[in-house]
Amino acid sequence: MAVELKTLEEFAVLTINRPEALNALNAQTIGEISAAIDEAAQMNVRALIITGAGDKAFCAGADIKEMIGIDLTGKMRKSEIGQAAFAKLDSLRIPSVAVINGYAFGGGLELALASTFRLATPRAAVALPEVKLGLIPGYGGTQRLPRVVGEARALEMIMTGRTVRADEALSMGLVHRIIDDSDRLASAFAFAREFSSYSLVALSYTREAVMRALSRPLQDGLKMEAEISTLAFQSSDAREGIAAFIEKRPAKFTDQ
Ligand code: DAK
Repeated sequence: MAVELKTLEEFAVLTINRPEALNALNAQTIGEISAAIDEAAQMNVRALIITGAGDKAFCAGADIKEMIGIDLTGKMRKSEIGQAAFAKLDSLRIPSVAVINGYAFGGGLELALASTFRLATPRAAVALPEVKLGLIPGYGGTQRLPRVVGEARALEMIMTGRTVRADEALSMGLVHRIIDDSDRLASAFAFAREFSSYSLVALSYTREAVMRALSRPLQDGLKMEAEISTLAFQSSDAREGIAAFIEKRPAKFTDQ
């Protein structure tokens, strides 16, 4: 198996496990990531943590050795399969956290960009270097990177293909935190616990509203926010959260 999925504490942990190829994404790996996301959706966990096996790479991108000899239809199909697999993270009810433990190049960075949050170890190095191969990103990079860091920075990263180190990635908002290398999963769990006790209803409506913000004018977005926040208000967890505040006790959310 190129991908491992297990439950650790209250989290699902997906590990891309091809360290001999720096966890590059061949067709089998993409298929297994897609299946693992489906499986995580059925687990009773508070977040999905995604990382790479070994100390060198989160994921070095699409498997370059597998690119030889694919025809145009095959390339289009490959792109659609990769995009669809990563897009599953958008509709996953639990938030996802990419733990970038080394190289996240090409499709590897695109997987991290599709995650709700990105944490980087000090040795992390990220890039969309497809231009160096005469390519452009095909797993969502041209669409998600500008949404995260803005058009100017995205164009510069994609057109130069340059490598961005952890501290710069943090300063441009490409990663949310730099975490300790010595026990990266413990650091990721500590980060996830900053939100994981809250209602998944509120968390998933928040993600939906924020994601939709970027694709519509402000006035439409405000209307959409009014609708979604009204839906959240009608949830049992909203009733519980408000009652708990008034009764001066911790809320017990049930994700309903
Ligand atoms: N694919 C296949 N194998 C890879 C690989 C990759 N992306 N990256 C590394 N490897 C393999 C190496 O070939 C080497 O294998 P052996 O030679 O030992 O058999 C092993 O991993 C260790 O790599 P290195 O010896 O190169 O390790 P170094 O520390 O010296 O260098 C590196 C690490 C990350 C700087 C270097 O490996 C590197 O530059 N790797 C390539 C990174 C890259 O360019 N990634 C972007 C791939 S392009 C599309 C769909 C998707 C995409 C585009 C279009 N459509 C369907 C249209 C997306 C494209 C990409 O992601």
